Amino acid sequence: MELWFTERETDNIKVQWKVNKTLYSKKSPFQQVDIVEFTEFGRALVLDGIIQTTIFDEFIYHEMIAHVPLYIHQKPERVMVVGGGDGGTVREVLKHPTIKQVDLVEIDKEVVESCKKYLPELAGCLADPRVNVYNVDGFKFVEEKEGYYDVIIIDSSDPIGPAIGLFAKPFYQNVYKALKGDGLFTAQTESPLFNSQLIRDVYSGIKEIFPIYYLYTAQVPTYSIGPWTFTLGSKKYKKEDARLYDENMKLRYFNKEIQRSTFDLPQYIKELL
Ligand code: SPD
Repeated sequence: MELWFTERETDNIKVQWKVNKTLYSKKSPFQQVDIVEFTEFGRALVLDGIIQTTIFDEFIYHEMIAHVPLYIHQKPERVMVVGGGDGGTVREVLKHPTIKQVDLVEIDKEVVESCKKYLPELAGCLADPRVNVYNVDGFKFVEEKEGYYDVIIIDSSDPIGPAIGLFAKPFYQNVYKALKGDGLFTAQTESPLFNSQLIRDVYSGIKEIFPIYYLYTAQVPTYSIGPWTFTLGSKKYKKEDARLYDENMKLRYFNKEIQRSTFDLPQYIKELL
């Protein structure tokens, strides 16, 4: 018998994925955590019925959320990743030779443990001695830091459930405080087609806090229909300050051409902002 997983995109759109098997399924104190193997996109982390990452195209999202801010910073040493318990973002951060410390703040221990076991291509990096894993609330963790991080990356799930506070202005104010004087941050900020109001709100909040701010996109087939957005806020460095991509890093999506055109936006997204 064929097994199909259905993801609800909007009230009127559902997308179906053929499943080979379910590898892990557990209700944590925060959410339902599943690891499934899709027929086309391979193993995937699913939280509360929403696909977070798949082996097939995770590199696009994780490279873009990590390398865009890290190349803009002139010497990133201390990085915090909020959410991202699958480890994909941390894996990309560790590719930068200047990195000394990565604090991964993932509220749900179940996410980290299940990914270590079933998605080792992503979570294997969490054994690196430069990485500290904190299973605590990202909002509170950030609130307690001051002038400490070079780069903060907010790799959250959608703005429902445990991640909701990570899309609000008070959180970005704390992110500003937690960064050093030349620090910058990037957050995943959802689909410009289906979450336009959220993007507008997030962008205007960030604009009131950070002197430099940009939105950029990437096409991540796993997420929704159409492009996905990321919003970057910076205290000092501008996009023009970015160090040139080092080809020895041998990334799969990010390259010199993508770096050059990262912040080019289609007209409908410019108008959204
Ligand atoms: N609609 C799902 C969006 C999820 C974005 N973050 C995923 C975390 C992957 N590291």
